Amino acid sequence: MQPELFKRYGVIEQTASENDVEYACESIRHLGYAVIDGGYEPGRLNAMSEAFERAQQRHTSEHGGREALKAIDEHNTIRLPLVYERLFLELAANNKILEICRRLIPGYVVLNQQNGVINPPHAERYNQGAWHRDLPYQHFVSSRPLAINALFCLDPFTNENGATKVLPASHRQEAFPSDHFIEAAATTIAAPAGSFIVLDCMMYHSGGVNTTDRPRRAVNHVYSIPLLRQQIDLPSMLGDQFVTDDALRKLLGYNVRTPRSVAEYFASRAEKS
Ligand SMILES: O=C(O)CCC(=O)C(=O)O
Repeated sequence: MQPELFKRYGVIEQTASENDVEYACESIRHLGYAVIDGGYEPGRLNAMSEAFERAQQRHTSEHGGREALKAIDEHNTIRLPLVYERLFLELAANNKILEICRRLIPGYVVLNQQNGVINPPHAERYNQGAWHRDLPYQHFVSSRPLAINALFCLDPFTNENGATKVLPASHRQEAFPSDHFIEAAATTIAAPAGSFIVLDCMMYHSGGVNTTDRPRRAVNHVYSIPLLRQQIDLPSMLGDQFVTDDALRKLLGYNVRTPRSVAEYFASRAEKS
């Protein structure tokens, strides 16, 4: 029984929320978003910050250089930083985030995507600075989340450096809200470095405008039900030897690959029985 902090009448049931994970789940169910501390020490955050820079350099040089990426509007994104730096694999497996996913998507979740996100300085336009759902082009709502986003703040998110904006509860409505609603309801999420901004993936959100002199860096994750196609086929890209740990293999989608033939399908049935 919770102590009665707030007066009420006619209430015979109340949701129990007793720790940060439960509170985040409650907030995501109602409002579509929550902020939770990732549990990292300053030393770990510095290591991630350095790893982000190394990952960006390797990603840029492996994919034709900055101008080639700019031509396809990919110069402010690092696709799959976990390929370059093991720390980002650990980040994708953050215990609190996986616990939130387990509670909101019982049964099975797969990492659908991981992207380093750079909100560039001097108010420059970037690909995430427009309202969107992380399952874009979808105009339906579901009774339970299909996917959860966890945007890790590598830098503090502030009004000045373009913190993420959300439209609260927009994961519950099919259509994109009116301009009037956006003006009235858009909420900027300021959050310290080391936090995750966690969203129902159908919640409309947008990066803000970064008016400072420094990039504002983040790492976005989408965790989904296994029926949804990964943004990039992780098991194919990473190869079979990338991880041996069963839980990580499950998270990365090794156990839900689409059979390429009837023979492969039957082999997968035989493995299950
Ligand atoms: O950069 C941001 O604040 C938002 C990032 C985002 O919308 C995304 O990665 O889907």
